[in-house]
Amino acid sequence: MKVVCPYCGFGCKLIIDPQTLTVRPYKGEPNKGRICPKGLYAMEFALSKDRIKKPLKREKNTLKPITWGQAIDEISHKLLEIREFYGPDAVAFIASSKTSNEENYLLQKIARLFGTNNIDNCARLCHEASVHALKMTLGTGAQTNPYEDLEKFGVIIIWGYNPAETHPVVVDYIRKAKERGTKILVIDVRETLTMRFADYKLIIKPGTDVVLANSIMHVIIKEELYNEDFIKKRTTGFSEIRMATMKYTPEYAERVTGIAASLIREVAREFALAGSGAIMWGMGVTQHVSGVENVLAIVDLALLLGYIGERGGLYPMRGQNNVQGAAYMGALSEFLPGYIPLDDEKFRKRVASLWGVNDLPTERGLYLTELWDAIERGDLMALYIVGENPAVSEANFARVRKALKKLDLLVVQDLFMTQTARYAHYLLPASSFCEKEGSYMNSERRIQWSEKVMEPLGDSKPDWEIFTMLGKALDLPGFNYSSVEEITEEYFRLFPELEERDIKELKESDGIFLPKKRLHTWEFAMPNGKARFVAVERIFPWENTNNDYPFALTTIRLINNYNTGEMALRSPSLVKLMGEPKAVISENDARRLRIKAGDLIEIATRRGKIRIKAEIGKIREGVIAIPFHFKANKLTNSALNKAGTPELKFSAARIRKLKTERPTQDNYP
Ligand SMILES: Nc1nc2c(c(=O)[nH]1)N[C@H]1C(S)=C(S)[C@@H](COP(=O)(O)OP(=O)(O)OC[C@H]3O[C@@H](n4cnc5c(=O)[nH]c(N)nc54)[C@H](O)[C@@H]3O)O[C@H]1N2
Ligand SMILES: Nc1nc2c(c(=O)[nH]1)N[C@H]1C(S)=C(S)[C@@H](COP(=O)(O)OP(=O)(O)OC[C@H]3O[C@@H](n4cnc5c(=O)[nH]c(N)nc54)[C@H](O)[C@@H]3O)O[C@H]1N2
Ligand code: SF4
Ligand SMILES: [Mo]
Repeated sequence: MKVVCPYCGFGCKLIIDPQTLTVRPYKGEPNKGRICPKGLYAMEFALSKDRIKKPLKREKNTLKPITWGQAIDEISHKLLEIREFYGPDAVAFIASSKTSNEENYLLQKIARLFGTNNIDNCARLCHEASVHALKMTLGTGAQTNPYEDLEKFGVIIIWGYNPAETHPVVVDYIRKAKERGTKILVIDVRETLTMRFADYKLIIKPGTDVVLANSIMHVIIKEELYNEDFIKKRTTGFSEIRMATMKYTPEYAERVTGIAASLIREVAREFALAGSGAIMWGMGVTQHVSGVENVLAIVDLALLLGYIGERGGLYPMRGQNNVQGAAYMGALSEFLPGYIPLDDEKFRKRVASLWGVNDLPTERGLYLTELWDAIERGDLMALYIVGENPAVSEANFARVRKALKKLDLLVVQDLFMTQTARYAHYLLPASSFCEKEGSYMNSERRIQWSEKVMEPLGDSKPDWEIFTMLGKALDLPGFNYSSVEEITEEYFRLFPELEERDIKELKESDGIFLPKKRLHTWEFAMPNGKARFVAVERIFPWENTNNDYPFALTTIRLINNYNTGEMALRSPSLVKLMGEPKAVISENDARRLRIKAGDLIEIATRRGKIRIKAEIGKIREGVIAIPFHFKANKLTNSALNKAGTPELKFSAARIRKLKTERPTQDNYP
């Protein structure tokens, strides 16, 4: 059976044998016979003995099994009661970017028909800054080119992104490009695995990326290396960029970023003279209070050289296996399906009429990251969480856990008793990726069909079936689906590019690109068809380092672990490969604080502290990097950028060596 990998947004297809349940990689697009350990061992978490197999209800302090009928009945009653008393906006839904397009489509449909735009997904913690910046400049919010294009560009910049650990299969495309002569330039706060094949390694001070980007543009403009023809014909706002970057000399940038002025000049020339180039970026760029500005600067740099369409591509590499699909299906509180703004009356009314109502709510809903304060204020009484673990994944999670306790109704729909599920009034057992079928969209916007390998475990049900029951119980129009295909057909009707296509094609091919394979080749999706430069200035991290908290703490990912660990830690083969979590500090800092590799240290921020072993590595002095998969968010800062993403990559911290040899299981969820 052909199944979409349940882990990362690269979107490998796995071939799973229904008899032996063993996994091998698919030979066609996009993984071409390649796979990483997470995909290879994906069946292990699906078959874990920890799977929840019956709906559970909290009574006093224990969870008791109940029937599906009772669960849906009680949950829908409570939701309707809360709506009656406090209005629809007292309820919020968190969609799961682990679930299919059909499932995301249904949940946002439920939320909007219920009367609220309080529907969001983990894109908020991830690439939402990229969506906002790309919308402002190019008019679309997603990766512009397919992976295959990476092999043909002169330079690839990899910015705040570590694909060697986070998207191991895309690295093969980058490696192939390098073999053909592409220059690889990596910008990070530490020496990453990805830097092993870099021609240029730029180790930057955390949170100073705008200054570096502006300075590269400064050099390109000063030396007249920009693409005048492209700028004239296809963009507006160039004069703003010229003005704004004037003061960002390489010498100034060296003082701020720590990267030598001569190196900045060299890479600016290399990038500009290559004639074509891609920029790939990740969480080192977006998870800052300057996240939107960081991405704007990256887009400006590409526009300056006309690196778009055939001559370049912008690659905000998406995180979860279906985060791109969740966004396209409208599981975002500020957009309808297709990233269409809520105030686009024509489209909104068209969706409403397709759903059998006159209109839909127009006011922006709460961001995922705004829910916790809303609960504290008493504005939000009920929360329905699908496949998301905010008690671990949100910044400064103590405040999230406090808020979860305050809710009148918390429903969690997941495979496992997660840290978040511990607070639930109702826990609904979802079936895993291989127990259902449906479509998923990867980072390059390729929609792929995923086949069913086995029957749902226990009494678990596919998410779409649970939503169908819920929609019906809430008395919403049209919730009579008896197969996934009916939902696929419904969402196909929302997109002009899909209206003429059919599901058969989707099932039998290597996927369908939405809206098309390569964006902006001739025209940008802006009202005048032109891209818009948006000049940006430096924005400082929210927290200052000072004598009490002299370090900049960042949080990173490891190849054999995954997000909050709920899936990967239930895969014995991955656990064997994982090793103990460690904090990376620089040699100079270690010497000064008399810390040796393997010593137990305490890391403290203004929000809390954790114990972890130290590792001495190649990282900027004054910076500590810890894996986010464990208790990192006890420490992190919840200050938000303009797209609602917290500054997960910068918290002021201090460290001290601990004398004790106490074990560090404190680091596990
Ligand atoms: N193995 C594995 N793969 C995954 C995941 C996983 O948990 N494990 N998660 C998936 C998800 S949801 C996502 S979003 C992607 C994320 O994929 P990535 O974006 O690659 O993930 P991170 O390791 O969080 O961050 C990338 C890099 O940013 C650097 N960085 C930190 N601060 C700064 C800064 O100020 N400037 C710059 N230039 N760099 C900085 C870090 O050192 C790190 O190397 O991975 C996906 N794939
Ligand atoms: N400090 C720090 N914090 C971060 C980050 C960081 O870099 N640093 N990164 C942020 C980013 S980019 C992200 S994306 C978030 C990720 O944060 P989360 O999305 O909260 O993390 P996951 O561990 O991926 O949780 C996915 C959940 O979905 C469940 N699940 C899997 N398949 C299904 C299914 O088919 N149906 C249902 N109903 N459930 C399913 C899993 O059991 C798991 O509980 O974390 C964010 N938090
Ligand atoms: S690279 Fe991503 S999609 Fe491919 S097997 Fe690994 S986790 Fe799955
Ligand atoms: Mo993510």
